[in-house]
Amino acid sequence: MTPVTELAYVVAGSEATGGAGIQADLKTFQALGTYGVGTITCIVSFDPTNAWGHRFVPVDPQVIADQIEAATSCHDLDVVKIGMLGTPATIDVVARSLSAQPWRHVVLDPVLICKGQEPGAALDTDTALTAQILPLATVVTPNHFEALTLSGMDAISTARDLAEAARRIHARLDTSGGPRYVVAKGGVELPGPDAVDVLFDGDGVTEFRTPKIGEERVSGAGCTFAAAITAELAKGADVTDAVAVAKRVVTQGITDRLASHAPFDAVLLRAAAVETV
Ligand code: PXL
Repeated sequence: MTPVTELAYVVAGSEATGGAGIQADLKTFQALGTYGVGTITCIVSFDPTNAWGHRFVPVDPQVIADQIEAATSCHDLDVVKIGMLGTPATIDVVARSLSAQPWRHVVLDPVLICKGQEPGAALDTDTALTAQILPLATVVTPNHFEALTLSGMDAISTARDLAEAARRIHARLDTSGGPRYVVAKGGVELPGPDAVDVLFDGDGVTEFRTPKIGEERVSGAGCTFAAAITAELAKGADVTDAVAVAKRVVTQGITDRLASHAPFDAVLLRAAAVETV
């Protein structure tokens, strides 16, 4: 067995059912053979007595700063995934803490809202994320809703629209430190038979396409996708290869999904299946 030497770091929220958030991130890191390190920004506990609505508790900003200090002092981390942050105060402390050292890659899953939350809640987070976190990101992975919000487009109905959204979001990134990448994900929201993702690297567009597996959203797909990109980057892959692996891993995880008492199935990564993707 190859010893694990690559470390993958995630700053994200806990999602108590285990399907999404930092639980999904750390499982993905493990499945892809990296050593996972995690910092918790908030705690989401869906409410089974209220239609699985969204209960959200932010972690105290000082406690977030302490966790980042512990993780980055203990390990030489150079690749980080940022997942759900949730409040402007959290965004502020994460931006300040991460700016204390250089990063080879910062993979931003720009989580604006999650299932059960009102779209209105996205506005504050969008503004703070755009101002403070987007400039740190080397790879951004918006879903359909986030691509609409961050690009300012009225509709995204085709793969061509998705590519246009990726271009517009790319224009908002700080490219002074090297190439930056946007992976816009169509998911089940993009009409058509395929699950389409597009990667824009500032120059050209690469399209990733697989047949959709059903028309229902699966919990943890976005988290797993960005975490898999992060793990592959930690292992030294380039961004295009990392996205290709992540697409295969998440497609397998959606196929193998876990049913539960909640309305959404969750991505399930089986070690044996991931090894062969
Ligand atoms: O899937 C987005 C997401 C990310 N992070 C946390 C979540 C969710 C959605 O439920 O709860 C913590």
